Order: sequence, then structure tokens, then C-alpha cells
Amino acid sequence: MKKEEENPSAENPQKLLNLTTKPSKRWAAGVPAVVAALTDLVEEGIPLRGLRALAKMNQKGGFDCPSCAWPDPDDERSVVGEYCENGAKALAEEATSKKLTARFFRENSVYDLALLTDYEIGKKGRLTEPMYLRNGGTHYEPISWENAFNKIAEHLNALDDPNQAAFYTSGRTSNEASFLYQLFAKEFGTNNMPDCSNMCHETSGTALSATIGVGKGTVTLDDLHEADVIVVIGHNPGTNAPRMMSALEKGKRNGAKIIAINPLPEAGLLGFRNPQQLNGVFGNAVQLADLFLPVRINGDMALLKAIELLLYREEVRSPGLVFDWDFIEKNTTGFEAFVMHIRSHNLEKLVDAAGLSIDLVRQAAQILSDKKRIIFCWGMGLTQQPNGVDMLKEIVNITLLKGSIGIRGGGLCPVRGHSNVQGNRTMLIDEKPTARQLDRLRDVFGFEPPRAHGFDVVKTIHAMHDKRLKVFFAMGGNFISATPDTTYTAEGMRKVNLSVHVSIKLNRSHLVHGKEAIILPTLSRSDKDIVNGEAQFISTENSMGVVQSSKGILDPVSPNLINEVQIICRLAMATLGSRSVVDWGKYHDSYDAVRDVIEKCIDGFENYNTRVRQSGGFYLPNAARDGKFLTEQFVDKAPFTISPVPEIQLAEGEYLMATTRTHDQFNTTIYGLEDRYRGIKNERRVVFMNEKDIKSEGFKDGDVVDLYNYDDGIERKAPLFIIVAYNIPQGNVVTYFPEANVLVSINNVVGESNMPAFKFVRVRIRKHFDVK
Ligand SMILES: Nc1nc2c(c(=O)[nH]1)N[C@H]1C(S)=C(S)[C@@H](COP(=O)(O)OP(=O)(O)OC[C@H]3O[C@@H](n4cnc5c(=O)[nH]c(N)nc54)[C@H](O)[C@@H]3O)O[C@H]1N2
Ligand SMILES: Nc1nc2c(c(=O)[nH]1)N[C@H]1C(S)=C(S)[C@@H](COP(=O)(O)OP(=O)(O)OC[C@H]3O[C@@H](n4cnc5c(=O)[nH]c(N)nc54)[C@H](O)[C@@H]3O)O[C@H]1N2
Ligand SMILES: [Mo]
Repeated sequence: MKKEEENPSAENPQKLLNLTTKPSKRWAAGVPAVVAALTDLVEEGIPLRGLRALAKMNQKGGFDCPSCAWPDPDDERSVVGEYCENGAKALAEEATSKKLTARFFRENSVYDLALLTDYEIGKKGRLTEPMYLRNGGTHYEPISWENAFNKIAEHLNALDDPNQAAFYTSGRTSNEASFLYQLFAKEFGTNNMPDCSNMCHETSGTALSATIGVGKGTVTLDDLHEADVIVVIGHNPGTNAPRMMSALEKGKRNGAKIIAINPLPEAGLLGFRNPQQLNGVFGNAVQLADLFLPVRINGDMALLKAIELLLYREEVRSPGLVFDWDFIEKNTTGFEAFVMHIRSHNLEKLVDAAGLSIDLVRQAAQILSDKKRIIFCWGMGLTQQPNGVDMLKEIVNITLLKGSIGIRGGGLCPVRGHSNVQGNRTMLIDEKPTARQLDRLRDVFGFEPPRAHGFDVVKTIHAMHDKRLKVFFAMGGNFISATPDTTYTAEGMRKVNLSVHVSIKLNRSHLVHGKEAIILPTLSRSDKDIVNGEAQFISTENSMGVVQSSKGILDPVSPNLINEVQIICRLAMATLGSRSVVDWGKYHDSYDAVRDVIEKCIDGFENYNTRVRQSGGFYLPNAARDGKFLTEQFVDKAPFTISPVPEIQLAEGEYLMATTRTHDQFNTTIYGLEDRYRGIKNERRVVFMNEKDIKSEGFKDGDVVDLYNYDDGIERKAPLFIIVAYNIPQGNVVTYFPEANVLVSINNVVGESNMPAFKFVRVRIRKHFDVK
């Protein structure tokens, strides 16, 4: 067989680069961040285009940063720039003037492109026209928009059952496009709407809906400024929400104590030099965390229970000082059983399971004991654990004991990932829509939406394997690289008849594809979006429930790009034709018309078109933020919940691995090969390991090893990783996503939320012998 006819590997090329290491940093941002931000724009060849766009990013009337979902200040925006280093990198990545033309695809086979790393693929430039890969084809060829839509429609209409198609969403998609996308899927007849939330904050939504009656956080940015204690647990703000650092700094200046809980001493948790203020760029770093707890991977449940036990003991000693009795009585249920449960624990055992010293845990409880304005912020370190839902419910327990929800300066703060991932869900992109939401759509549009729950990400992958899924359509994202069990997922993807990706750049999911494949290029956040001669704006919802407008300002790289709203409308018209009762033509031409109908279908969007035009946008209602807990099952009370402390047994030579992001990537988009804060340069295939473990295994820092996982009795191997001695708890290792995804079993999921447990992977580590 010619190599071009073979299936290319679904993984990044397994070769090493040229690692150099430095000691990890004890503070984040400052001058290096400013320099890094500007370097990327220069490297993409767009210093002017880029700087002009940066000046508009996250400013009122400008566009929403395409990177993370951290909110913008309600009042003053920084004059130095309301963006961070990583926002600037995200912009450089999409605003690049490099283009992929038909010629590029003619000269490069799919096989050859798959030999490149994600980093190299991403740097090739923006997609400029629709491309089609025929069955058995080796190269993508240009296809007209019309033919592309007809081809997809043909495939969709040939299905025996609409549930043989799945419609994936990544979290960049605007509110307007998201709403139309789910409407199309439902009118077509399926709730198969897997999305990146199924790998990200599904765990938070599940835990919060069950306990406080809303699947979102309850705090605003001002709450962070006014808190007494901010706990940052399982999250790396210096890298993944750098503008959160300004809020932490302000909170700290106003007197808040910060507790950081993380197996790694992340630079952004320890200190900060604010690059948005001149004294921050050049002055001394502000110390952020007052207390750092280097918890063992998955040791958080034991830690949280230990804190609860200490708080309980303190309350017994000083009644009324620690617990908020009025709040507990008025708003909660299940307190007695919960206290009995907490009392039954042994403090030493809990502290031991958390991998911490009793002294550190006591200090944490001490900081919390007489405070009420407490905020918990969390990220993937908790949501991607097998018992993530339980752990978040445990955090809720603490805030209920303290009466911290629904007050200024207190509450729950899941730090969302993608810039509009929260908006996607509000717009009903959800494989489990509620009867109430569906009734409303039915009443507004006059068709009966499907009621059965659809596939989430993990179920989609299984359905690909079993050939229950025949068409896979993705609105953004990089399904192959973002999902677990890379080899298994790739096998599944290759079984579908057609894979379609709406994308701004080429990525691995276009190279590991269905029997036929289509790439539809689209506009990015920073691009001008002109419809019928008029500049349009879209809207998004940030991590704190603020809906605001976003208007791109850059000239698109190609005249042949259309926006996501138009792609969906044209797809719907081609597929449903006269079967449809929705006026797709109207929505195709006007985002205002889309917003008008969203207002009719979803609560909280009254006068959407007017309010979204107001400077700074508007807050969506959030009952829990107002101290009301609309839990049906518990008749408007927030329940205390009882969850077990997991018993983790590791066999001899087995380690627990968490996969994380470097400072130089946005998920599967790799900006560069550095992880500056952790002291890593020119390599992504590294495994952070405790010095003592390195020694006891007979390894040395810098040794080249292979990593193995044996879940489900299958050997999964990730070859060629370099050991880096690091300040990490014994028995734990950390690698980067997506290189290590091949090791994560598809069956290693979070209870209830069914998310892949990307931060709880059992691995074995062996020397790589055939290294020259
Ligand atoms: N620049 C940039 N910004 C981003 C992204 C990006 O890739 N690049 N991605 C976006 C997306 S989609 C998301 S979801 C967020 C992700 O943002 P984060 O939630 O910060 O994601 P991760 O980098 O995966 O790392 C989470 C942290 O969890 C810690 N951790 C691992 N295991 C445990 C554990 O058992 N307990 C505790 N307490 N901590 C643990 C890790 O050491 C790490 O510091 O960021 C968003 N913003
Ligand atoms: N091992 C491991 N795996 C993980 C994680 C982890 O921590 N560890 N984290 C998980 C998390 S939290 C998430 S959110 C997922 C992310 O999963 P995805 O959302 O699927 O992945 P991304 O890398 O964010 O998607 C990047 C692609 O989106 C496309 N894109 C960018 N902007 C736009 C746009 O405006 N429109 C369109 N149509 N396309 C666009 C680009 O072409 C780019 O290639 O990964 C998950 N996977
Ligand atoms: Mo995410």
C-alpha cells in the first residue's frame, strides 16, 4: 500500500524536540508577559493588524477575546489594555494573514499533513474556502458552498434515523449561531449535541443544579473584589484565566486571604505582576496565596472533609461563631445527617489521604472559621476527577455551612473555559434539554422537538464505534485531539460516513476523518462580519453570566468565508427544504431577527436587542446569586449532601497522572513550545515527577521514558516522554494535553456527569530503551 492510502496516526508525531529547563517561577505575568504577547503578533507577520485589533479587544463596543470566558470589569476598562498575554496569543493565532489555499491542499496529502505536530499544523494559516475529501481520496479538493451543503444534506437525509447524526459544538460559537444550531438539530430530529462542556464544566453544572438549583456560578467580578477569603482549587489562573489575576490582586488589596489548593505550585497562584498597570510591569510581584496546600491528585475530597471537621469542632467550641445558623435554617435541608457524617471521620486519616500536613489543614480551617464572605473558584483539577461531582457538592456544603451564597463577596465561581461555552448551554446546546425548554421551542416554532436525551461526547465516541453514528458534524473544536483514548476515538471517527468541520484553521480532526470529509471555513471573532452590506455583531455570555456584544474589526483573509449563522441556515435549508417550519432565510440575513426569537424562547433575554447594545451588556438572572435555591426536589432549599472519600489504591510502580495545559496553548491550539512558568522550553513531551519517585524507580532527571495505561485490560502507550524533576506530590505525575490523551481510557469517566477523568489516569513509567 502506498503510504498515502494508509491511515495516518491520530496522535502528534512521537518524536522529541530539544528540551531545556529552568527553575519554575514564583510569580506570573510582568514584563515577560508583555514581551510574549507582542512577539506572537510579529511572528504571525501582523504587528499592525494585530495591535489595532488588540486595542479593541474586550473594550466596550469592541470584540470579546476569543480565548477564555473571564469577565470584563463592569466599570472602568484598563487603558493599558484589557487583555492578557494569552488573549494576545489567541488573537495572533486567528488574525494571522497566512492563508491555506486550494494549492496548499493539492500539494499536501492528508497523510503528509498528519505527520506534522499540532503546533506545525496550526501555524499553516487560515482556511479560505470549503474543502472536500472524497471516499478513498488522499487530498482535499475545493468544493463550492452550495455543493458542500447539498452533500451534507444528502448524507443527513439518507439516514434511517436522525439519531444517526451528531452535532458537536466547541465553546467559541456565538449565542446567535448556537441557538440556530440546536434549533436545526432538533428540527432535524435529534438531541445528539455533544459539546466541549461534556469535557469541561459538565461536572460543575451537574453538581450545582442538584444543590443550588442553577448550573452556573453565583458570583460577579465585584464579589471577588469584596471577598474575605478566595479559595482557588484545581485551577491555574496565571495561564488559563490571566485576567482573573487582577481580580485576585484587587481582592487581596482589599484584605482578602487567598488559599490555593493544587498539586503543583503554579506561578500564577503564588505571585503576580500586573501587566495592565505600569507599577505592575516594573514593580515587585504581589504575593497572592496566603496559604498554599500542595494536595495530592484527587486528595481534595479528603481535604474538604478535614476542613469541615475542623470547622465543626470550632463551632462546638465557640457556638455561633463558625456556622451561619439563620442561613442553614432558612435555606438548607439535610444538616443533621451531614453533621453526623462529618463527625464520623478521623482527622488524621483525612489529612493523610489528602497528602498534607495537619498543620497546613488547620491553617486553612483557621482562615475560614470566622469568615462568611468566602468564594470558591475551581477549574479542571476538580471537574475532571472521577468523583468531581461529589467534590463540588462538598464545596457547596462548606458554603452552606458558612452562609456564603447569595451575599456580596461570597459564592461559587466555576471558572469557565471557552469564551462562550456558558452561552452555548444557555442557548440550549445540551444533549439533555428539559421538558420545559422543549415545550417552549414547540410553542414558538410549531414543531415537536425530540424528547429523548442524545449523545454526549463519550457516548458519541461509542456510537461511532458501534456504527450507530453515521454523520458527525462539528461547529468548531478539534474532537480527535481533545477527546480521550485517541486511538479508540480515531477508529470510531473513521467508521462514520461523513465528518464535517466548521473551522477557522486546519486541525487534526480534519486529517483523521470519516469516509468522506468536508471542511467549512468561517469567520473568527475578530473578523468583520458584513451581511447585506451591514456590519453585524454577535453576542456571548461570560463566566459570570454577563451577555455582551462582540464586533470584529479585521478584514477577513478571504472573500469566500461566511459566518456560522449563515452556514447553519444554509445547511438547514438544504437539508430540511419544505419540511421546515422555521424561516431560515430571515435568520440568515439578520442577527437581530435571531435575537428576537431567542428572547421568546429563553428566560432572561427580555429586550435582548436593546440591552445587548448597552455598553457592557447585561446580567442574566441567577436565583442562587440572589439567595434563592430553586431546587425542585428539595422544595426551594439547598441540600447538604453526603459523599464518600474515595479509597485510591495504587499498585506498586503505578502513578496517578493529571494532564494539563502549558502556558503556550489554547486547548489543542499550540501557540508555541514553551511552558514559561514551569521552566520548560522547546518540548511538550515531558512528565513532571517527584525527585524521590525518580530515584526509587532508578531513573534520572532528563531520562526518556514511555508511559503506559492498562485500564480495561488494554495496553495504551505514549512513547518518548522526558522526565522533569518537579515539586509535585509523590505518587503523582503531570503531562500535557493533548499528547497524553492516548493514555486516557474512554471508560475512565466522572460519575454522573460522564466527563472523561483527564486528571485521574493510572500510568506506569518505563525507560525507553531504543533511544540513540
Ligand atoms: N491560555 C489558555 N487559556 C485557557 C485555555 C487554554 O488552553 N489556554 N483553556 C480554556 C479552557 S477550555 C478551560 S476548561 C480552562 C482550563 O483551565 P484550568 O482549569 O486551569 O485547566 P488545566 O490547565 O487543565 O489545569 C488545572 C489545574 O488543576 C491542577 N490539578 C490537577 N489535578 C488536581 C487535583 O487532583 N486537585 C487539585 N486541587 N488540582 C489539580 C493542575 O495542576 C492545574 O494547575 O482554561 C481556559 N482558558
Ligand atoms: N487530556 C485532556 N484533554 C482535554 C482537557 C484536559 O484538560 N486534558 N480539557 C478538555 C476541555 S476543558 C475542553 S473545553 C476540550 C476542548 O475541546 P475543543 O473545543 O474541541 O478543542 P479546541 O482545541 O478548543 O478547538 C480548537 C479548534 O477550534 C477551531 N476554532 C477556533 N475558533 C473558531 C471559531 O470562531 N469558529 C469555529 N467554527 N471554529 C473555531 C479552530 O480551528 C481550532 O482548531 O478539550 C478537553 N480535552
Ligand atoms: Mo474547557
